[in-house]
Amino acid sequence: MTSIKRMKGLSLSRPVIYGNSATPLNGKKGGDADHTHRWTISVRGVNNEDISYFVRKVAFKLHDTYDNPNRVIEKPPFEVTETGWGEFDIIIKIHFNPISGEKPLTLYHHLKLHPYEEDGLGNPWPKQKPVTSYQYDEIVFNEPIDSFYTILQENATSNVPLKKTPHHQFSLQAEQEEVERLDKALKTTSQEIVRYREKCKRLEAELLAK
Ligand code: SLL
Repeated sequence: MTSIKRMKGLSLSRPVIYGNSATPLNGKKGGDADHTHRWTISVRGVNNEDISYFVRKVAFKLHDTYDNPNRVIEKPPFEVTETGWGEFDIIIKIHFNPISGEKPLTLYHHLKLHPYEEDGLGNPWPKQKPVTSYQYDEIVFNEPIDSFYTILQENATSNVPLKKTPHHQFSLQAEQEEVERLDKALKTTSQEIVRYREKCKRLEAELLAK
């Protein structure tokens, strides 16, 4: 029996982007008459790079209203394109290279067809602009098996770019901006809490004085 050697104390990670884009069919023939959108759900590398050295296959579990809702994609691009009329949760099961001995990883994605607003100011979404909903995640392999570790080492991954570009939703700049937005929100919330506490005190004092 061959013994499995794990790389003690080491962990490696690989970034992935998963989610969907959707465009309205606008009455164009797409599938059934009641279908309103064409959409694509995918799991991919940060720069669309090939992730098949560590991903063996991806199973997408669609809503039961679809024929054959279990779609197993055995080679890249790991994606499914469909048409439909409604939003629902998709279960994404990533199966890793069998050499890795890793258990499959399950992710959940809410298929988004309908936009909110263009810019947070209430302006409507441009009609033909695709709606997108993507998540960035890093898959961590803790103490990987040595042969899998070698494969990961041999296939260096690119990371998110420094700056935002129209093609890269995820970047260090976007992350930094989000951190700043969260800091600002925290500050505003703390100030509001102080304000409401004072108001409560004032009202209590007023009540007692009556
Ligand atoms: C809803 N809870 O009611 C959701 C379910 C299901 C969407 C959405 C099926 C397409 C077909 C389709 O679009 N299902 O008929 O093949 O909004």
